Amino acid sequence: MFLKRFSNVRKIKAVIFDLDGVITDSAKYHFQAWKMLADRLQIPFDESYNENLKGVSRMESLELLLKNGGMQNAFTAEEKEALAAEKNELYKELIKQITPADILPGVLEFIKELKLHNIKTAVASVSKNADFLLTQLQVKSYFDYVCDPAQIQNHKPDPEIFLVAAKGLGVDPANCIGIEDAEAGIQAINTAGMFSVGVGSAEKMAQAKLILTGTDRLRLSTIADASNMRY
Ligand code: B16
Ligand code: MG
Repeated sequence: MFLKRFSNVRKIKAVIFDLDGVITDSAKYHFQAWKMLADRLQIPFDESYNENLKGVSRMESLELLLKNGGMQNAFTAEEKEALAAEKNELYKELIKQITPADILPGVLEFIKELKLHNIKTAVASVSKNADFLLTQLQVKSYFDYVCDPAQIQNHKPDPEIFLVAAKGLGVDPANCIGIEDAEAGIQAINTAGMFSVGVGSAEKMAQAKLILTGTDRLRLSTIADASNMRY
């Protein structure tokens, strides 16, 4: 009887990580770069408004920024491309300083725990700078699959990138755990039919199935308990 019940419990077979704000705190550099652009355009922009941009694509982020200053219609499509490129150059300059010491606390220990249990790992970041960041952090070899953001048609909160990661790993979404720091990302994980873990404050992570205050709290046993899954 016990064995039968146990066999019905889903197994955790893969963990899919967001990058910005989960593996490293590059989210703060995105904010700094957008802030520099906003200041130049004299658009109000603070950390609280920046929460809306987290996990959102570059061009959608620009639209949100312009909207905050009532400037959505002040630029042509070409000018908007140039503004987004300006922010990206500022961002690229900032992330040059990132080193392996910038991996968030507990992340490597957690990945090692996953490897011990033969659980696969992937990165689901929509950032076109993800490859550069993973190289700077020297963590590429820890992941079985890294999504190519150029191949993603629909950005978070659409589930596409998490579904692509699951497919790339050859794991059913129902056996996957997704970890995110942004509301759009949590929505994407939930819609993908995966168990969502939010890293950050409860207020920002309202839709996450499990909320952890920081990456230092990532433990397989905690996630298994909260998700009613086994490993
Ligand atoms: P880029 P993630 C996202 O990365 C960031 O959260 C978001 O702030 C950024 O606008 C987006 O990538 C695009 O990044 O301009 O570098 O292509 O959270 O999915 O790892
Ligand atoms: Mg993120």
